[in-house]
Amino acid sequence: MTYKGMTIDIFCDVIDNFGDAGVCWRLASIFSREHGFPVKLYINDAQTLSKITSGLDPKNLPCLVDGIEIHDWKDAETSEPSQVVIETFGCRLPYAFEQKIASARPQPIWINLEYLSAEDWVEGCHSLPSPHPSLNVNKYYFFPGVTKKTGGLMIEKDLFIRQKHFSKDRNKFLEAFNLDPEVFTTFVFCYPSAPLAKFYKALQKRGKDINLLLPKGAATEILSKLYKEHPSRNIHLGISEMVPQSEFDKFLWASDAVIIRGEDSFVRAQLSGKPFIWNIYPQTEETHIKKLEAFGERIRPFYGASYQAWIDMNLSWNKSSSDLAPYWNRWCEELPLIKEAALRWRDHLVSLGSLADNLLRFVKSKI
Ligand code: TRH
Repeated sequence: MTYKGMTIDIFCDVIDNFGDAGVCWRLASIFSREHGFPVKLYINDAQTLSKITSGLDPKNLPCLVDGIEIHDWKDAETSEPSQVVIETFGCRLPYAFEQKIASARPQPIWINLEYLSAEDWVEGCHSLPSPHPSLNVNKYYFFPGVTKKTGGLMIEKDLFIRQKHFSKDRNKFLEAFNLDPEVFTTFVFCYPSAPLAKFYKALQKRGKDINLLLPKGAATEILSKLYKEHPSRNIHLGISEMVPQSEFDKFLWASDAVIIRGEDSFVRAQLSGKPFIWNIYPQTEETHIKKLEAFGERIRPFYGASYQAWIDMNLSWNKSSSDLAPYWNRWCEELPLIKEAALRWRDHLVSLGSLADNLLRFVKSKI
């Protein structure tokens, strides 16, 4: 196998929402567009992917979108593996496909791209081989992360140029949603389980003008209902249809602060350099709170004196039991410092290199 002539398979098992498809699509796009590798994406729910891509007809697979071959998951049962096979988030591949990986010579390099976590144990597991329970083949764990001993985060090579370029279009962008660009703007892309009623009350109580830029979805329906039932002159809603992933960053770039969720929008928010509040994906036994705290410990040195305001606000957003208004007020007061810290943190992330580059370097070392 040669590195240059290599092809890549990515497997995407959509569990819920948009993050599984979002991470896989972003990775596939970077491999294809920036590195010129032919990529096949096997997905069990192309309908979900079609909501964040343009030009994909989910009923008409296989098809080619932006140079990426999109296949129904079942096609893998009768396909030959590429030289690099990436399963995402521990999704199990069809057994017939796994057998083909094990018997191919040379054996494909098989990667399990894991969830993003800032917990300490990740560094110890990153890039370790894991023997298949019954076949004679290894797969390698690859962990995205926010430290040098992990795979880093996906960063497109033109990301910051595009962000800079967008600044001249920012006002028009907001005006298209009937929002005054002079008013403090917060993008809100969160789960419907978030403490939205408390948030709305906190905004009302604070009384300062605020734009809420909202993509359509369950959380936006809740906020719209609150607005209808308790109209408030200082709160202005701008509601957008969902946009293709390649346009998503504009919501962040146009905002002064962002509330994001899950994994991919969380990463994009960090890369935007904007102050962010993370609605972490809820898990049982408060596991998500531990993950949020682990992330907090990573950013603490970059936030300095503004850290307490950051973590209190984030905990309060993710623990529905606590009050929100005092934390929101404090967060707003600390924004100048939080803003600087977010930029320092972004610089740190960039210094880790892009996950796609790091992953390809790892692959190369195994050829
Ligand atoms: O949608 P999410 O909550 O996704 C997930 C899933 O729940 C998944 O099961 C879980 O494993 C993961 O989180 C941690 O949030 P996320 O990860 O931010 O994904 C949203 C994607 O949708 C992201 O790629 C951006 C994209 N998107 C668009 O492309 N256009 C839009 O208009 C919007 C609102 C989002």
